Amino acid sequence: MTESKVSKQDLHAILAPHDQQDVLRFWDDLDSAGRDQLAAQIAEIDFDELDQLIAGQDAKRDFAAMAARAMSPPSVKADGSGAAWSAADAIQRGEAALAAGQVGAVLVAGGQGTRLGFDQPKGMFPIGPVSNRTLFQFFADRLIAIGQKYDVEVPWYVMTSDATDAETRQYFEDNDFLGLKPEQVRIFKQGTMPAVDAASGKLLMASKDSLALSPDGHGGTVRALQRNGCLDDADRRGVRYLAYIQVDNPLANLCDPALIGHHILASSEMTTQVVRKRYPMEKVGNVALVDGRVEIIEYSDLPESAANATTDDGQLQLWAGNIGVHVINVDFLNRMSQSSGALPFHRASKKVAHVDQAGNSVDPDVPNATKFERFIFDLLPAAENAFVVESLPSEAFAPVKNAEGATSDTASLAKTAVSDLHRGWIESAGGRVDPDVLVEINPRYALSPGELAKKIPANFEIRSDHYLTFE
Ligand code: UD2
Repeated sequence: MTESKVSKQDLHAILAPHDQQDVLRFWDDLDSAGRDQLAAQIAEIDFDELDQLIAGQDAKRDFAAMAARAMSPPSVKADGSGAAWSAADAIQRGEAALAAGQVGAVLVAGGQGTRLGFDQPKGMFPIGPVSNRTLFQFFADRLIAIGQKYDVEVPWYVMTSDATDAETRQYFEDNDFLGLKPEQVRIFKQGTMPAVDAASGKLLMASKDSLALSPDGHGGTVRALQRNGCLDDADRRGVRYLAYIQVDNPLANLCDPALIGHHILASSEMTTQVVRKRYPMEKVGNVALVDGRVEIIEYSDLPESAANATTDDGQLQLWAGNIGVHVINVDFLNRMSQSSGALPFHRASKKVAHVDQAGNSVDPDVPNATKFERFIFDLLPAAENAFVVESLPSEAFAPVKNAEGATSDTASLAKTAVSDLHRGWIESAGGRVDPDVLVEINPRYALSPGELAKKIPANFEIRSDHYLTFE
């Protein structure tokens, strides 16, 4: 057996001041690989920060009080009202930034898709209603189309986690980087946070040689982008704005010129795209202005009374639903990545399988653990001139969250939404689509209804499921 690089005594000296030395209880039984793994995991933990979290000494926010003070955020509405510039101005400004190579793309794909019941990375889920293209391919096709239209190479930063990293890399390699240049794509892994026993605050162990770790939330993007050289890469390329999306929304308009243009014209450091909530308790974050700063109050933190509050004209007071689509300045991310407390932690009470004192596996059926996560949208209050752009759900939001059979956010609903949107494009260009037929347009064929109108022939008719693609 080769010797482990770190001794038990060294680790004890790190752990004991925080009363976490219990995680060494199986040390003497471990082989050197097991010891190295555990030592590496311990080295990654900021124990002072963890102590504060366990003791509840981190700054807590009173979401109910925040919700009571919340007002409508500074925003441009879907009808174009609310800004000193027009939608056409925004598109022109965004297109200029794209053509100047000032825009990069970020995709967060570290989540495990537990609710969807898909055991591969969510990006590999086939979502094309006719083509069966995967979510990853959807976004790659958009980036290729945008690259061709503006004659640029948009760099793509794809964030994975321990759970999704290896399969995601393999998938990109096996599929020729989905048509992108390999040097255009940077796959990087987010950090982890340990789960602690909810009652004692002690670190839980997933096995004798591993802590129970989970991804540190999409707020981990900030640190992970910096640590993995993506912010430096963006700087080197002259990229000033990062267009950020979540992997689970096939309607996400990655690198949308209008959104980028609004962001630039508002001199904003972070802009977020929203949709009007369909009902008060919809499972989306609530974007609001609280004490002069734009904040997102997560659905799980929002009291029902605040969710139901209406304005004089009968509209929801908190109308702006977060869809996880943002534009963020690279400079701002560089600044935020230097300040460790820039993003607060959120706590979640979860069931976490672990080994007990004696080394027996425990699979709890009630929540036994606290997990800590950071959210990217908590950057908004720190951003200068944070801005909000409303879009229509039919054009921008079809999340794939739940397994078939659920009433909302399933893959079949998302496929229908994609097909409905593209049917609308064809019809507005003068074409005809039979009812009950599925249609899909690859962005490399047409990125917008205007581009489509220039391509399809007069009297264009679709009688059976149809995929308009670039070949
Ligand atoms: C998210 C938003 C919610 C709403 C909804 C819309 C949060 C906390 N909530 O809810 O406000 O906008 O989306 O779709 O964002 N991810 C990582 N690493 C992590 C955790 C998540 O990469 O550690 C990615 C994940 O792969 C996915 C996205 O972040 O692309 C959203 O994560 P989620 O599915 O956990 O968020 P959800 O649906 O609760």
